[in-house]
Amino acid sequence: MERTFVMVKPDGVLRGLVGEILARFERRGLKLVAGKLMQVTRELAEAHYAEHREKPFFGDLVAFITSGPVFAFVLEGPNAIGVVREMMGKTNPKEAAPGTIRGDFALTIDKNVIHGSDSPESAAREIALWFGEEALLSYDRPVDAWL
Ligand code: 3AN
Repeated sequence: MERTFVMVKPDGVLRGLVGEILARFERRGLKLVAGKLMQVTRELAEAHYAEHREKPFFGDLVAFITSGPVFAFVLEGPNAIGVVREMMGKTNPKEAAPGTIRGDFALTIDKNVIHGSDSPESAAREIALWFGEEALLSYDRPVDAWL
């Protein structure tokens, strides 16, 4: 069982895509264990994207992610990290396959609608940064018997 951190970025929230995106993950069988609509502070944005601090696009990335509300959430399920990354599609929407979230809803890398943790290490770090373990709910769903 894995948990992964996912975020609908400001472009996705302002375009009204939160429900569509959540529905895809729910239909796949992933369980929502935390979620919040929030305005990201500069401090949180810089901590989240710390690995990109030296990149030329870092300033634009922080400006974009703090430009409007995001919907941050945590999904749980078998292979959740890899399944979410596959469903998101390639980072650059130009290369994202149709049927993926970026392949269906995005055109350019600077507004690519969604973020998802890329490894168990980043999932643990990002869940701790955005929520903390104590914010995650533990509950049973009848459907879990079929997944
Ligand atoms: P992912 O979000 O798929 O894990 P990362 O971690 O490589 O991709 O990049 C984080 C974010 O930085 C991307 N979602 C994208 O918005 C932005 N980004 C990555 N590469 C570029 C780039 N070359 N130009 C502009 N923005 C970029």
